[in-house]
Amino acid sequence: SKRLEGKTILITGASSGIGRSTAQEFARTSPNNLRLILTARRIDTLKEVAEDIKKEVGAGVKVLPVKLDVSNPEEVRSFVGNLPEEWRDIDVLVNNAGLVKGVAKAPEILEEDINVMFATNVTGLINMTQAILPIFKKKGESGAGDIINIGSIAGREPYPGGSIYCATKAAIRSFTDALRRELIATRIRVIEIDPGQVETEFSVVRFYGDKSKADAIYAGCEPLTPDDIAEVIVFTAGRRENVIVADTLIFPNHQAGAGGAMYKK
Ligand code: NDP
Ligand code: 8X3
Repeated sequence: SKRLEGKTILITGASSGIGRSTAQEFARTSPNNLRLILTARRIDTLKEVAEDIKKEVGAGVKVLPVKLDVSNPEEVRSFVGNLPEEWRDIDVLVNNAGLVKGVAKAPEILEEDINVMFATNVTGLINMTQAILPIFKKKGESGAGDIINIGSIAGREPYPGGSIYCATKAAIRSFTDALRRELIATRIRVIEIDPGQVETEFSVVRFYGDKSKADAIYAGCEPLTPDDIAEVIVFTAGRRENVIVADTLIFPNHQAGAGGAMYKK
């Protein structure tokens, strides 16, 4: 789309799943003139994603892989200043990095899991937003740019065994709504994308690397693919500047709620 041409797009959690697909989809949609800053903790994987994108769409898309742990406030604070000058004029921030750990009920949830979920999904997203907003505020007459936050059905519908993860996604929803109101006099668009079940590394991370437990989650149903969500994300960024896709909820065909409200064959 012409509307995305010349933009600089920053994606967190671009080494896997929805973030990686979003990078690829932006590149496919605007292959002639685009800059993609791809961030995550696994820098080697990010470099592979960058190479794959260059192979697929060619040199019109410039890709910069950068190691960034969003749960580390110092890394986030120094992030923009450490970018090469020509990469600092960011137009779109996709706050996608996030994770769930475990399925424990309240009495048994590990303190470490509570902390990592909040530090990544909530504080990480807020700190990234604070880091990028000054760039957006300087654009145009009254500020411009897109903040695209990845929430979840889990933020709207809490379920047993997901209390902390659901709370983090509900926190994202509140922060996102407040921010949109705060930025009402600007051209900064605040967008929320809430996926239902998507097959990514999400469940593998949830079960601490146990792939067979992750596979069981998706057995007998047809989850969304990360590309399905990427298409919606890129669609929202490509709308006319006066159009804000403020809120979305995206399910696969047999899902009607969070935490296993799935029709299984
Ligand atoms: P994946 O596990 O496949 O991807 C998660 C990404 O986040 C990875 O690239 C990972 O990279 C990155 N990440 C995790 N922790 C950090 C950190 N501290 N700093 C930087 N990057 C980090 O899962 P999904 O693609 O499914 O998840 C993406 C988002 O979508 C999350 O916010 C998730 O909550 C949300 N979501 C997912 C749903 C699903 O069913 N899959 C449904 C609804 C929402 P690395 O490990 O290299 O740091
Ligand atoms: C992931 C969706 O319902 O598995 O955000 O928690 S759910």
